[in-house]
Amino acid sequence: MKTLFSGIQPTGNIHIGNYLGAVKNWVDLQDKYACIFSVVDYHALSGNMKPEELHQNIFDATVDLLAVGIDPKKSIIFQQSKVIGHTELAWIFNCITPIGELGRMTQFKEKSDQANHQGTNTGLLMYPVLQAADILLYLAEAVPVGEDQLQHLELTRIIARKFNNKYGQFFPETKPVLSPTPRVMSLHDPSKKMSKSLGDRSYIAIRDDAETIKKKIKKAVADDKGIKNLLELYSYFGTTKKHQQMVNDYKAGKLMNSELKEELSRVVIKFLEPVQGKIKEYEKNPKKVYEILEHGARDAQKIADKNLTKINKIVGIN
Ligand code: AQP
Repeated sequence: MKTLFSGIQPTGNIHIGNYLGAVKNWVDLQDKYACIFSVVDYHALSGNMKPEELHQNIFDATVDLLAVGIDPKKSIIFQQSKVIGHTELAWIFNCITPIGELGRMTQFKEKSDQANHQGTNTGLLMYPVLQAADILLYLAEAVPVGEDQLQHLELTRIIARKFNNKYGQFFPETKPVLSPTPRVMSLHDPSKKMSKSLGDRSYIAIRDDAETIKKKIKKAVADDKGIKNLLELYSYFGTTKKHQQMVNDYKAGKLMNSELKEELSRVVIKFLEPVQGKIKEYEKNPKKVYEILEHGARDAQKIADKNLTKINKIVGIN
């Protein structure tokens, strides 16, 4: 079985953009690959979270992943900072990555613009190098991500090629795996991707209650792009027949925005009901959640140790 790796930052509740763009694929691919999923807390340190908030978010992100269907019996799920090797390999990669490659990353440009008034930290610049290390530490070949991560994955391939050219073939070619909805757009600004940093009107978190979901969808921008986004969301959560009917009505200029929004709220709430039930169950049993993470870290560490020993030898620091 080929190895698959992907990660999510513990920066708050997982939203339906994360789910449809990446996490749903994680769940679906668990039987086809040897899957390794990480709550990437080192990455989240490049943001501005308070320590107690980060600590809670690590727990919450793990619970969210388990609740949507990541199965610890099939897949490894672990907290990034609990496995030695990610930052070590990132340093080795730093030493072969041209600064110019990092400076041109769209996400770095956007995030450093947002952080402008407080100054940009080096972690934001090095973020994609650590990401390359996360993936290549496990020699992963498949990486299910949303469209916004394609540029970072291209850099992972560049770094692997540079390493292989300098030291001899070792790392595999990494391929992104995209979902049918690789870029879910923001509800209140459909020209941008759904994102936590755009504020909570932008996204539906998988923990949002029914009233919040109704309110957010009701207020969603209903211009051309906005309606297309809502229809796309409906195509996943609703029935094919109803979706087709609404698409036809839309093309004929007959679709009532209120109908689409009410229907979408209904199916999203229905989809999230059992997920939220599972979240409550896991929250009642935090010991179990931490045990799953510890077990996952032990399994990930075994693979990391084996590969890092080889890598250290290849670069001459054994
Ligand atoms: N809108 C989206 N559509 C499709 N996929 C998306 N992803 C994120 N937003 C969308 C994918 O979710 C995975 C985990 O992403 P992350 O942990 O890097 O979180 P993020 O992209 O930083 O999410 P946000 O909400 O945009 O957080 P902030 O605002 O804090 O930066 C990735 O595979 C990503 O592609």
